[in-house]
Amino acid sequence: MKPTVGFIGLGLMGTPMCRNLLKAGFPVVVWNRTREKTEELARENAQFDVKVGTNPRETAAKADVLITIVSDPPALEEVLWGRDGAMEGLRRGSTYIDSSTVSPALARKIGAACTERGVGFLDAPVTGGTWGAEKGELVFMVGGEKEVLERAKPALQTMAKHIFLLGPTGAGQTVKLAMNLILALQVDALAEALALVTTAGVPGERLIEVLQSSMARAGVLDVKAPLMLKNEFPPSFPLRLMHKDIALALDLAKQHAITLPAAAAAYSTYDAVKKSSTDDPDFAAVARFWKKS
Ligand code: NA7
Repeated sequence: MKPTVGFIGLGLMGTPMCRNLLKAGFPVVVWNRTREKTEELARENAQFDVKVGTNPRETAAKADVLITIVSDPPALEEVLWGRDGAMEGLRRGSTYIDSSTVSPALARKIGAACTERGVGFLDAPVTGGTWGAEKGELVFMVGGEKEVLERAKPALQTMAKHIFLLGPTGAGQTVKLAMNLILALQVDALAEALALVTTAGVPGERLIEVLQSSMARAGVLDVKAPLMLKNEFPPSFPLRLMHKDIALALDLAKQHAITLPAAAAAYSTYDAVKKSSTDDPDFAAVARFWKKS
């Protein structure tokens, strides 16, 4: 018998992750703030063992392994400690995995609350976007104890390509923030370079061709450059979430008394685009900064 998974957060990432758990045969209890999404998922996957939870507390109480993946720190605090919050429901001996990207400090606060309840906790944010989530090829960056990870692995492996155990609670979030910072800066730099060449009269495609055969070659060229060239930004990793992650990285830097000048500059660019966008674009839409000015 596979353990029952409680799954909270059916956003762009959570929905395909949850589908993969179901496909792998795990019984799943799902809860999402917007209830229609849970009902839709349950309807579409009626051939599997899927139930809709009443609230986060009840969902956690039914779970041997609870997984959450919600937008940001306030959303996670709401799910855990708000009305009928999940923390109250978590059973002694169960495992809780949070895959949202939040601050390492919040991960440690959750870790301490879980220890008090006799629950094993992992901070396990992911990278790979919606594409990786659909294929079950996400990369998990984990903080926590090895034994807890071993217990969680059968469920995680249905969604993962790689699972890295990076240190104690909070280490997963720390590495995730650093990694997203690189992605944010790479995509910002690419948008900046494209603005420069196109304004100077050279087609952007030519720059990309050259970059692909240079030392600057990187995954973002394959995934994000085509969006920038077409000026179309369907959200895979939404700009609003990258904006949140740069802010979290800057906060972390402040706590450790270091400055991140490039991150601070990129934050203002993403912030300007976030404020002027009326849709919910992918973070590659940082390129709009130069279209507007
Ligand atoms: P999405 O697609 O924006 O989904 C966010 C999810 O978080 C979605 O299920 C939301 O529920 C849920 N949410 C947001 N605020 C709340 C509150 N206050 N209470 C409960 N639930 C909430 O994000 P992604 O799936 O792309 O990303 C999720 C995380 O992974 C994020 O940290 C990324 O940085 C990485 P809704 O459906 O809107 O009711």
